[in-house]
Amino acid sequence: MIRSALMNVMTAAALKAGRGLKRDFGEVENLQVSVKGPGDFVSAADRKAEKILFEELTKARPGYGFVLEEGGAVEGADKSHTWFIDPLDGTTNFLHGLPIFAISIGLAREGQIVAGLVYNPANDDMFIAEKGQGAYYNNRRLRVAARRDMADALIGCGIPHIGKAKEHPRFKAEFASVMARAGNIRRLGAAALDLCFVASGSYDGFWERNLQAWDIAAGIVIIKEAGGFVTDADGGQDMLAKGSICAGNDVMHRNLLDLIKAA
Ligand code: 2AM
Ligand code: CA
Repeated sequence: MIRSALMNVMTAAALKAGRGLKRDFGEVENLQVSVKGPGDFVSAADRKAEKILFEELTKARPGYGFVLEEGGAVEGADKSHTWFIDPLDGTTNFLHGLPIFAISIGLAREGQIVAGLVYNPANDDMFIAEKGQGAYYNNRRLRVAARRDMADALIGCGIPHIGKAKEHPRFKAEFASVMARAGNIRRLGAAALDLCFVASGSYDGFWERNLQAWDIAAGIVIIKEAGGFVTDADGGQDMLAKGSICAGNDVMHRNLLDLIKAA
């Protein structure tokens, strides 16, 4: 387990924001039957969680900058540290009452991600990592899966939603390419958690495009600290700027990258 002061700050903030999200998730179920649906309620839950994270992290580490899903970029006096925060990753799941969502907190120092936390308050799943100190799921050390044969692999992906229709042709081509070789494919709808499932060895690989820095910052360091390989979907290191990602162990990562390229 990582017992650094930094990780204490991150977990305390996530647990506090998570309590609110969990309560609100319980309410969402009741709202499904209303014609309007739970949309506005979920937006409010999202903003509430972000406010708690912002306040708690600012209190503990004054001056650090932020890149927030809802609030955008907030510059701090300390130019070398930036938090990348998604208060509710997997919003669609949350909205539909599926307990697959998470708070994601990544910390960059001089542009390099040095700590990450992904927390699903629905089932208390907590994934953390700090550069050089390993990745953990609750109290267990994480390690990526060792499978080397794509035909045995479980590969995760993300599907562009209806608002991203112009991305559909490329996704269909990539999906077809991976489907032809991989054992099977999953799509859970919460990129921050998906990356943790690569770190934990549940997924052998994962790829997705059209993401944002706050979706993936935490997951990147968690995968790396679990011994995994992670790049953008074109094989470079521009994950945060491009918002695309491809991950796995050394072999799976390379093979998955090749399949995406061949699409
Ligand atoms: P969100 O729930 O925080 O929006 C699902 O494929 C992943 O894509 C989720 O992590 C989801 O994060 C993210 N996502 C959903 N809609 C998105 C959008 N319009 N732009 C970028 N990422 C999005
Ligand atoms: Ca997100």
